[in-house]
Parts: sequence; structure tokens; C-alpha cells
Amino acid sequence: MRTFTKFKLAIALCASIAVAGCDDKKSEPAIPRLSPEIVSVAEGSSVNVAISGGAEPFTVKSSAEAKATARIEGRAVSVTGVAEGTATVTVTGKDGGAAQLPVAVTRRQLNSPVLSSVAVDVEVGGTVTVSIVDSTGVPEFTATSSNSSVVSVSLTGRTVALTGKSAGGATVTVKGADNAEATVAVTVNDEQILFGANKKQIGDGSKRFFINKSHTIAKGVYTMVGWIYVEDGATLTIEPGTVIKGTDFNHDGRQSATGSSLVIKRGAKIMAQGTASEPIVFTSAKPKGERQATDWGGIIICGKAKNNMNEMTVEGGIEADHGGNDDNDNSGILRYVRIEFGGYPYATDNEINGLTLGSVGRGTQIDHIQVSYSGDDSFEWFGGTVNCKHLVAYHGWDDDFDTDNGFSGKLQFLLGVRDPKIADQSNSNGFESDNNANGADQQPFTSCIFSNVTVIGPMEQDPSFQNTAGSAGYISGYSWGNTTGAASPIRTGIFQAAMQIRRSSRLSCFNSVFAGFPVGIMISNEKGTSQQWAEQNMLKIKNVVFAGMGKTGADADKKDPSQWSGTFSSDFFSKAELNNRYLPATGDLKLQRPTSKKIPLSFNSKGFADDDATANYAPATGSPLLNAADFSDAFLSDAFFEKVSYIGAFKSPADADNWTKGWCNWDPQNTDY
Ligand SMILES: [Ca+2]
Ligand SMILES: [Ca+2]
Ligand SMILES: [Ca+2]
Ligand SMILES: [Ca+2]
Repeated sequence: MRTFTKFKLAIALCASIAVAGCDDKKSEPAIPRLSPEIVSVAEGSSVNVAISGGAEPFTVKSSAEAKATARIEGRAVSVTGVAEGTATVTVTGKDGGAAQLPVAVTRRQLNSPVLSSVAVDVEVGGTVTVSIVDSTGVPEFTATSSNSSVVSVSLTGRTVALTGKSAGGATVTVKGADNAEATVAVTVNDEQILFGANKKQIGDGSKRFFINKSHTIAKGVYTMVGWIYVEDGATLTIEPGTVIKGTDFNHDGRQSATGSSLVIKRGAKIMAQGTASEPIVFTSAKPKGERQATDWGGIIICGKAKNNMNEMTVEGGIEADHGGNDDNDNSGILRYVRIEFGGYPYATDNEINGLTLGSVGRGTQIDHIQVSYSGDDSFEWFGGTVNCKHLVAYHGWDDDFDTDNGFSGKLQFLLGVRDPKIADQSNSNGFESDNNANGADQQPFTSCIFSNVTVIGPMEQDPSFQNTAGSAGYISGYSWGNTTGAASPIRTGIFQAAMQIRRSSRLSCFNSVFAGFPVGIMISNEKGTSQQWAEQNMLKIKNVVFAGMGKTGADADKKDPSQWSGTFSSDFFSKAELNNRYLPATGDLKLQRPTSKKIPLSFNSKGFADDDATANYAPATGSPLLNAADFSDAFLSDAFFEKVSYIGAFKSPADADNWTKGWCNWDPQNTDY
């Protein structure tokens, strides 16, 4: 083998000598051949050129090292671009035979810098960061401030840190290596909203703290102290991935300076745009394992849209009014936001909900919001026109979705999941809906329209469920403080209806599924005329599936289950033209895994039942919810409603169809924040 190889080499050598002109007495130098014969290379990049022919070893030299350099290794030349321009690389063999390689160096191909914000607000002494979101370029950027006595800049990789020096405005310019620029307008205001050594406390510790100018809260972990009011004209921006921990109420004092809520007043805006991978989280300031509903207040947004009381004051002791005539009002954006362990019953019938929306207009964008372990309703709307998509009410104390005072928004893809051990003294429902407290026919009517709702009630999540509360009852609220003592802000009660529609409300619901409540639907005429609206087709319940209810319907709006009587509601639900269905058991829905609790209920050392993160409320193969949607009703004609094929909030158990994936948290009690 070896001999054969040497023989071949000798033949080849002889042939090459012949080509070079072996006949001449004085041998001509062998000219190396280059492939490719000409190169174009970008700044900072290299290309390889192969040498054939010529006499080894070779040397290389660039005519302009400031433009391109060259290196030789055997028969390979590596040419590296240094700066835009041209150079000639000469490859010379041992015998002096040389070849020239023209090199063109092109400008480095960088994406022009794109910044995560084009305008930010910062307080004097505060720092906000802006990211260079260009994703493929080499991170060679410069950042300069148009006025460094107002804003100073420091650049680390792709993060531009902007520090307010004095009140005023400055433009910060970020330049890429290709000289393309992006700018961010920075407003520095002399109002301070962040306190503490590391500026990680929102509010100065006063019970009431007012934000009059626009601010950006940079990504980070903060505590919130006091009732934080964002005043008319100001915008509070919160960066994705931010965690804000509400400090607790003093349960005995009920008005403690250490309680906290975020209040967006009329004319103010909140810009809280999280992402599926970086949601914005409002949660309890307590350590894991000790968190409870009522640990702090909640988020309250007040707008200028109509309600049926003209001007209303927010419930829960918050000094803020809402209501007006601008149904298109814009209170900002709330997207991919979680609100955990808030909700606070300030006084009976006067509570702070997880998310309170007072007369919020349809210019506001609200989607992908999870409210968990709220001490009152998870979501409550008082008037307003805002449309909402992708809402989750998880293990709330009172009602999941409560609508009052003329709310007329459209809502699609909502999930409510009850904890069987948690219900409120006022009786807990999936939906609660009033036109107003006394049932008067005041306009605008509560006429919100829901489609694709899934609400999982308590009954079939635990086979040993009993709808009893109090000292010997099943519904204990776990060890969440003293839920029965005189000083307790929170009391346990029982579960009532999947939908309680009363006091002249005209709520409508389509293409939805509700399971496991003592009563399916309760259209009450105790006060007002909701039953009349149902008969006149102004309150529509169509293409809705009930499963595993104690009873389909009851009319009496009473706390005592023995008085849940009457046939109007069940007769209405069963009207053939409405195409509603009643299934005996939750299992008949063929949902993937419709219980949020580990069964039998297992408790940790604090007495909290363990949540089951494997729950999945989507229809599995063969579910009667599949291909069962109907969007032909005129109430659903608006383009807001996605005309999907399925009943309920989910299409299938697959991750791709699970819009809660990534940003929802099913076990906030045990999360390190
Ligand atoms: Ca409430
Ligand atoms: Ca309520
Ligand atoms: Ca209510
Ligand atoms: Ca209630």
C-alpha cells in the first residue's frame, strides 16, 4: 500500500515538472494558482483561499494590513477583513513564483440597532435600562447622551443604562458599528417614587402616595407600600419581568399605612406589557408558604367611560372616582400580568378585588391576566366598555368574574378555577352580575358578552366536597388567619351558582362550559327585571354546557341553599332554541385533567392543600365541546370574537393550544420571588 502511494507521487511530480517546463536549463519559478482568485470579505470575518501548484512553503503579504490581513498554513491562506476598502495579498512560493489575490473588504453586516423603548421616564437619581434588541449583529455599539448633565449613559453589551441626573430631557443615541442609529427620548423628572437604599420600594411609606409625573419602573423586584395613586396625566410604565410585592394590610386596623394597592386614576395610564416568558407579577411580600389572600390590596384602574351611576367612587376605601362619557377612553395596557394574594374586604359590600376595572374604556388593552388567591372577587368591572381576552381567575375567595353598573365589554377565552375549600361569606359564584345594587333600570345596562369561558367549580374537584362552612364545615379557607373572629377581614361561606345574574343585568354568554357548582344558573328577580330581559332575548345564554351541577337552575337570590328554589332559570336554560346542554358529571366533558387539587386533598405543614400543576382544562379527544361552537348570533358578530370551533377556553390539551403556558403560575404559594 505504502509503496504504491509513493509510486503514484513520483508519477505526479514528474508530470508537474514537465508542465513547468523541465526542458529549460534554468528552471522558471512555479506560479501558484489560487482558488478563489479574488475574494470579498466582511469586516471582522475571514475567508480561506486554497493554493495549488507553486512551490511550498509559501509566504503571504497584504498590501494594506489596515484593510485586510493574511495568514498561511500549508496550502491554505486565511484572509481576514479589517476595515472597509481593498488590499492585495501576494502569495509567494519558495522558488519566487508569486500570485496576487485582490481582496475587497466590505462593511460589517450589522443590523441597525433597534431599542426596546423609544421614550422612557426616569427620576433624578434613578436608572432605567433600554435593551438593544438587534439580535444578529456583533455587539459593538456606542451610546451617547445629548446632555449628560440631565441623563448619563452606561453601556454594557446590549443594555443601555440611563441615569437621571437633573430634571429635563435628553436624547440618547445608540450607534451600531455600521453607523446606523437609534434614539431614545429620556425625560428626567424631579419627582421621586422609588425609595430605600437600592430604590426598590415603590412609595415613601405613607398610606397614600401620589405619582404626578410619568415614570418607568425598570425590570427588577420591588415592594409596594401604601396606596399608590397614579394621577391624571401621568403614565406608569412597568418593564417586563418585573415583580412587585404588595405589603400587607394590618388586618386589625384595616386601614394600615402598610397596606398597598396600585390605583390608576382617571386620565392616568398604566403600561404594563409583560410577555409570555417575562410576565409582570404583583404578589405578596410574604415568604413562600405564608402567603394568603388579603396580603395586599389589588390593582384598580379608573376610566372615563360610561357607567349607570354617572360618577362612582372605587370600592374598598380607595379615594378615586371613575366614570364619564368617553367610551373609547384609554387607560393603557395590561398584558401578561399576574396578580396574586391581593383582594381585601375593606368593609362588607365594599371590597378591593384582585383587578378592579371602573368605567374603563375600550381604548384600553387587557389580555393575558391571571388573578390568583384574591381575597374578594378575582375580576370586577363597574361600568365601562373595555374588551378583555385570556383571563384566568384561580382559587379566588369570592366571585371569579363580577360585572356591575353597566359594564358592556366583550370577553373571550376566560378560565375560572375554584379551590373547593375557599368560598366567601357572600356566597361564591363563577359569574356574578348586577345592573346596579337596587336593580333599577338605569342605563347603560350591564350587557357584557362572554364567549369561550371555562369555569371549574368545587364539587367534583374533591369527592368529599360538602357545601358547608363555619367551624365544623368543609369550606375552611385552610389556616388563612382567623376567618371567623371579630377582627378577621375575611370570612368563609359557601358556593352558589356558576352564573348568578340579577338586579336587571343583561349579561350574555355563549360557547362556554361550567362544571361543578351547587346551582348552574340563577337568574334572579329578587330585585329588578333580569328574568324579563331573558324572555325578551336581551340576556342570552346560548350554546352553553353545564356538567356536574347540584341543580341546573334556581331563581331565589338567597344565602341559604334551602331557599334556592324556582324554575324560571332552569326552564330558560333548557329552551331548545338556545341549544344549551346539561351533562350529569364533570367527567362527561372529557376534559384532560379538570381538577386543580391533589386528590384526596393533601395538605402541607401550613395547612394549605397542594395544588396540582398537571391540571389541564382543555377538551381531550371525544369531548362534546369539540366542533360545537356557534357564532351565528348577532351578539357575536363583532370582529373582536375569534370564530373558533370549540366550546370553552381551550382548543386541545396540547401545549401549542394552551394559552396559559409559560406565564401563568399554578403554585404561587411555593414560588421564590
Ligand atoms: Ca367585589
Ligand atoms: Ca362579588
Ligand atoms: Ca358585584
Ligand atoms: Ca359573592
